[in-house]
Formats: sequence, C-alpha cells, structure tokens
Amino acid sequence: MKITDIKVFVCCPGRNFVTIKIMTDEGVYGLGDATLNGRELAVVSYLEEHVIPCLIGKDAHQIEDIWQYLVKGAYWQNGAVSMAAIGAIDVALWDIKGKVAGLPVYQLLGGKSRKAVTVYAHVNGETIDDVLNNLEKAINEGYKVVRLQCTIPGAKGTYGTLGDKKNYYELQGNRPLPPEHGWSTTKYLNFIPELFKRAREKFGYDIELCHDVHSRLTPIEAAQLGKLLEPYRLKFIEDAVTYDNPEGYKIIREHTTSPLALGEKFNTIWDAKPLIENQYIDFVRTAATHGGGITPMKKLADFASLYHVRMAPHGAPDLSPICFMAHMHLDLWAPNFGVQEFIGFGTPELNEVFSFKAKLKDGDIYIEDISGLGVEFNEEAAKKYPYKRSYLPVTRLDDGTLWNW
Ligand code: EZ4
Ligand code: CO
Repeated sequence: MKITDIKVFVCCPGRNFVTIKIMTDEGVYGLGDATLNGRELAVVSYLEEHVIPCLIGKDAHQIEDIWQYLVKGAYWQNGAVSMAAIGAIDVALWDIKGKVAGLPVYQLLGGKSRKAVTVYAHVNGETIDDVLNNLEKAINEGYKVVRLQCTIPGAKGTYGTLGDKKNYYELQGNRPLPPEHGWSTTKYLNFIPELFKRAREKFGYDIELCHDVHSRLTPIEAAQLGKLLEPYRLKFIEDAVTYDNPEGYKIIREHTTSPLALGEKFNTIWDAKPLIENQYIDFVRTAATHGGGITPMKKLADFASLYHVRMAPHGAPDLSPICFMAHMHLDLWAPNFGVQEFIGFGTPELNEVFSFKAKLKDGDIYIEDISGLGVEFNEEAAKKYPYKRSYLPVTRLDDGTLWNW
C-alpha cells in the first residue's frame, strides 16, 4: 500500500492547528496533528520541504521503519519542530493501519486495559472562592480528578486562569505578538498552599487534585512547595521545574513525597529517560504530537512501566482532536495509564472542522469502536478559518528579567 500524497492544512477554528492527511493508492487515508503552538508554520515548512518528498511511494504499512527513517535518517535528531512533523506522520500511519485492519488503534497496541479513560478537568478562578465554586461544579459533573489554578493576588496574569478571557480557546487569534505576564515566586509560594487547604476543608480528600506550576520554580523552591502541599495530598504537582536539568528533580525528591508530573514539552523519549530511570517523576506527560507519534509513546509507556511511572498525556487546547483521539487509544491500552488531561470537547467552530465520537460520563471518556483513530477532518470547513499568527505570553520578573512562562 503506497503513500501517494500527503496534504498539509493550517486552520484557526478558535486557535491554530496544523493537520496532515496521508493518501494511499488503495484509497485509505490517515490523519495526523502537527500543531506546535506559536511555531506552526515552521512545522509546515519542515513537512512540505523535507518530510513529504521523502515519503511518496513508501509503503504506508511500514510504520516503525518510516519513524526510524525520519528520526535517524535526518541526521539532525529530535527538536520540537521536527518531532511535531514526525509525530503527525506517525499518527496518520496508525490511523491508516487501523482502517485497513478494520480495528480501533487500541486493538493494534494490544487491546484495552480498561473500559474508559479517566480524565482530569481544569478548574480555575480569580479568587479562592471562585475556584472552590468551580470545583463544586466539576465534582457535581462527575469529575474524579481536577486541576486547580488560581490567580495570584497582585500578579500581572497567572498561568491557567482566564483573566479577561472567556475561555481557553480565546487564548489565540488576537495575539500577533506575545503578551507579557509577571511572576513573583514569593507571592506564589505564600498563596498557593491556602488554595489547597481550603479545597480540602470544603471537599475532603476523595476528590483527587493536581496543580500545574508551569516551570516557574527552581529545584529547592519546588521542594518547598512539595512540602507545603504535602498535607493536602495532591495526585501530582506538574512541571514544578523545567526539564532541562534532570538532577534538579533529585533535589525535589529528597525533600517531599508530593508526586511529580513532567513531560508535556518532551519531544523525544530520551528526554524522559533520566527522569524515569532515576525515579524522579511519577507521571510522564508527553503528547503523541510533540513526542513524535504513537510509535514512541508506546515505547515510552513500556519503559515507564518498568519504573512504576504512569502515563498522564498532555491534553491542552493546542493539541488537536486528532492528538486527543490518539491519546484515547494509548490510554485505553497502556497498562500503566494514570490520568488524561481534558479541557472539554471544544467549541462549535472546532467541532465543525474536527469530528470525533467520544462521550464523557462520570469523569471518564468512552470512545466508539471505529476503525483507525475515529476522527474526521472537514477540509471545506477548515477553509473558513484561516491561520492567524498568535503567541503564548512571555513572563518577566518585577525587575524585567525574562522568566519561564
Ligand atoms: O501551557 O499547551 O498542562 N497544560 C499546559 C498547557 C500549555 C500549552 C502550551 O502550548 O501546561 O496549557
Ligand atoms: Co502543563
């Protein structure tokens, strides 16, 4: 079964997505997500100039060989741009293989390890009272795991909170240059423990809670946060520190039993290797898109399972429904699945472009037994939403120093 053509689509139904469609001489096609938030067109160029010409005429069934060919064959390995491109190709090839086999992708991975995928919802607010009201709603909706984020009083923008935006999908489309946020570690560490204290006082300990630091702390500060949050028994603290210095996680580990999650920015399984083999993290958050596809995610899950590390794939709105569905199949299969990040099924605009059959019930997602990934892309609808250059914010400390957003 030969690859005859690969098309690349860029659209902005509320935010930018890069989608690929691999066509074959047997008429079966596959879809992949190549979205790299804020650097979308670099991936388009990588695909169109350097990946697609090398794949025309290749056998679409040779998923592993094509992945190795694109990773090793480029000589220049890894990197966010190249791995997002390779991730899209790989996911689309799994979609094709599932369609040809007449099986959902999870069957090709080894079958279901569970009936449904437990997700964690995002709950946020401008004040602790706001967050607690929204948490009550989430609990009543049936969520069993929830991520709490609250605006830090006096801060100029806080990650994970809405501020003046109505929803996450509005983060893009009107930001031709990166907006600037502020950050104060002191204010943050003084405030955040109170959020979790009050959540536990009001809702007890059955609801599982997480929190995303978004890489703002140094290792010893993260160790302090872990200790401060220990009484509130979080499911995990996410991205406490950037992943560039795995030894930093040793420091956090030596001081706290708060579980740690990391990896949404990993673009290779080798990024995860030292963190997993040293038992520095408890949940690995790599995404099929940014991590290079389903092929490396399967390797990552198996490797992590040897160290009791569980999968908690990234589920932000800048991953398209194609990546979301790839995660559903991985999550259903992976024996060491932990929890899936989930931000809802999207806006009417998004659902006009991407359609997929998934149902949420009591905080778990069920998918239909459809061949392949089970997602469709409406090329005509996508044309109505042209690309808009748009960026994530940048962060500066009070004195102007650039910090991690
Ligand atoms: O900020 O995906 O856990 N989720 C996150 C995300 C990231 C975005 C960046 O593109 O940290 O919201
Ligand atoms: Co995150």
